Amino acid sequence: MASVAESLSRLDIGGDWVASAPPGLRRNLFVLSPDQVELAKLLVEMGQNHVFEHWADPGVDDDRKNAFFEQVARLDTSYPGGLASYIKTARELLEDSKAGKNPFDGFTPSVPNGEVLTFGDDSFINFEETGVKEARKAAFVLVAGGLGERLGYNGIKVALPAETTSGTCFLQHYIESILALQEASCRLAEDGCGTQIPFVIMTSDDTHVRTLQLLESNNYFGMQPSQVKLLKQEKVACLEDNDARLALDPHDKYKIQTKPHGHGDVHALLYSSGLLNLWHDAGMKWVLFFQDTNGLLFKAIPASLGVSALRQFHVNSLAVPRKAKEAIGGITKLTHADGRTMVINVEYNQLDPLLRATGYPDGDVNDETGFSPFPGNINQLILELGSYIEELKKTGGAIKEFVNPKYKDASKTSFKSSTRLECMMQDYPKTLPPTARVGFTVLDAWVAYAPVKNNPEDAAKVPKGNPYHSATSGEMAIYRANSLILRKAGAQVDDPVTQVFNGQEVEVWPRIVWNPKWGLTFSDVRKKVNSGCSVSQKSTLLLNGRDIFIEDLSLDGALIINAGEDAEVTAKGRVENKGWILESVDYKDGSVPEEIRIRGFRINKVEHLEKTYDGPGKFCLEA
Ligand code: UGB
Repeated sequence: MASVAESLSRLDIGGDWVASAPPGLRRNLFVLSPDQVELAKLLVEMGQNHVFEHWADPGVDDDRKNAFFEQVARLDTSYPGGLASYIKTARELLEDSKAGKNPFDGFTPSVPNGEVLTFGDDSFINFEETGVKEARKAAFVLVAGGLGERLGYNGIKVALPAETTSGTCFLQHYIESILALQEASCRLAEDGCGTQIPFVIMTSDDTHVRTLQLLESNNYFGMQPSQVKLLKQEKVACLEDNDARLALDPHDKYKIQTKPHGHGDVHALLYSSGLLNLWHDAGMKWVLFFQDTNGLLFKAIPASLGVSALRQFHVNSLAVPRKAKEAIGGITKLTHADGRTMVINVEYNQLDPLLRATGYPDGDVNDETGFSPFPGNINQLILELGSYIEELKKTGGAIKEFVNPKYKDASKTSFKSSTRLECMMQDYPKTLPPTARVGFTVLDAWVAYAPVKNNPEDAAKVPKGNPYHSATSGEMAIYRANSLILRKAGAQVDDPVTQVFNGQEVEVWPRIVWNPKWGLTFSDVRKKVNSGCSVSQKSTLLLNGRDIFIEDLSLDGALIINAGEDAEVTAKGRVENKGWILESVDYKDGSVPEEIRIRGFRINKVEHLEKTYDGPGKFCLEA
């Protein structure tokens, strides 16, 4: 009873808002805490009476009512500007959407300024060297809050093996890549620095616990636990109509339905965590953002970071050549009639109509290079920390949102299912001043981009010639990239054969895999391989260790070399055995573990040679 008296005395419960509150709420008002009354007032003032309409009398369902307010409080505090601001923005965006307003109205597209790299040439090597030097001033941020509905995998995506030759999962690969960069960068530093590169992972309720478990049960894959920070994003409220009325959970009328807000949350979370200032004070200069399942990305990171440093980009978007009309956003410079400009990702379905409407009658077409002049966004961003902090001080990390309601019919008055506001991390440059240096770095897709996003069934339906972006193609892309890099370094690597797995036709190259500290940059690889090496198509070569040199080695089978920290190993001669064979499995075969059957093959380890050198010392493997 004390709380009733307290509520009565402290609260403005006789205010106008109470008169317009629904009876269900009014009956319960006197048993609510002061904070709950404030939240109720907020909801009534924002036109959300319907959420209380079915409320039972005091004494019935009180626990559920308390849980409701706890949820409303969370939704209010986790959104920049609070729930009122969310509802207000939603109304504006829903109105624009209903009116069919084009977000790019008044803007003219043109090709922005960027750096196009060719893997392995002198300029690439120069950028890589600079990037490795800069890496000790960088922090890495992985956005891993997405459930990966398109992939349909039951676990978290970062726990999936990037390839099944070594079985290394994405998270381990990312951590080992960051540690390899850290080690290489510190080695170059004059002060023999002991920098630990910070690594942030954005999780969500869907992924948080499992990500933490994966890290803890694997000793953080060799990283110091203090180096890793998990930031959990919250979901946002769903909206049931054009008035932005909050949607109630169909299974629980005391709960607001929620859905993910998108990877754009990462900016507000980083800002509110206070980490950015800590990094700045520690002399850091760069923040690199990346997605959860791209096994090639770190082959592109050193050179791209070098581009950021040498071209002094505040924002550097990594991109790949893009065929006109390919289903991937284009990096575009937009100039408004009023003089405003921005360099931004324009989704592929918007780019073609935008070009046609602004003096390019053919729309999005390939130029003389055979590609669209607008490079394809792969959503890996490098931001310069100082200017990033300045910008976030203004915005609090809020990113321009969008809404994508699925309307029931052309009247656009009702939705097929509830919608919500969403935001994307690549939309960060939208609020930047014209003085900001926003550019991009283009690398060939074979070395930079092979995400695992599509389930086998959908991948098999991808039009011929377009990337599958499946677990099958993601793994094959790693073998292809490593084979091509060894070729560029002088080794003879056999051509691939074409095979079909899970209905997808892929090139099967020799299964060449190394851990990141073996071949962090192209220069590293070149130092460790000579032109007398050859690898046959059926071969598997797995290199675990930094100082392994492959000299005049002829491989026709499977060879695994493990070298400890202080061991230097030179491998030469001819290795021949039955090797490891890829065997088809069907993705529908429930007797095969999910992470294997989604790729459509498993490896039968028939025969191999494995040598382990713990060191210290120099060793020779002469077959
Ligand atoms: N993610 C989160 O962390 N939180 C979320 O709420 C949602 C996602 P998807 P998407 O690479 O081709 C992006 O679902 O959003 C993480 C770009 O927007 O794999 O459809 C999630 O865990 C698009 O422009 O991709 O499309 C994952 O790591 C294009 O570049 C990441 O965000 C496209 O990727 C991406 O989530 C692409």
